[in-house]
Amino acid sequence: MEKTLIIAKPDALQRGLVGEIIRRLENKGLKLVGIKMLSLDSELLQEHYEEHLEKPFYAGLEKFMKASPVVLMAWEGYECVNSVRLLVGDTNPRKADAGTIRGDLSIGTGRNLIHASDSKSKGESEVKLFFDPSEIFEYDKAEYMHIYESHERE
Ligand code: IDP
Ligand code: MG
Repeated sequence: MEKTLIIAKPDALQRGLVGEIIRRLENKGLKLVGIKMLSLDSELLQEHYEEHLEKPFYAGLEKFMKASPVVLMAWEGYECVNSVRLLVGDTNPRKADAGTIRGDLSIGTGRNLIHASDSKSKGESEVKLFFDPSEIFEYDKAEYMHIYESHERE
């Protein structure tokens, strides 16, 4: 099933919002398949944010992402990349819909609490970048029959 990478950024950790982020993803019915804490270094950040390296905000973004550890998570679910982007909200929290994580809980674009993969292929590659295969867990979730129709579970 589709996977997506979530990073609870340093501001989420500092503001005590890691649990709130997890709660929202759990409540959706998604399955947590990997979780760990890490201090990100420049090399990993430059690989992860490759598309933004030349942007004016990159230096600030890298500095911020190294300011304290982050919580990395791999989540799984049917078409979960798109679902999670909708739960996360617009990159600019002032434009993010009310009800979304960024819309409800943040204000600054450079302090928007959370990273979420933005395509199915990025979901796969980003999970691989941050997690060893041994850190990703396969297990049955008892409630799945109440969340999915059978064809969506495959
Ligand atoms: P996303 O996180 O919603 O996918 P991206 O455009 O991929 O947004 O940008 C990656 C991250 O870079 C954003 O989450 C945000 O932290 C930061 N960022 C993007 N644009 C700006 C900006 O204009 N000013 C400051 N930080 C920015
Ligand atoms: Mg992005």
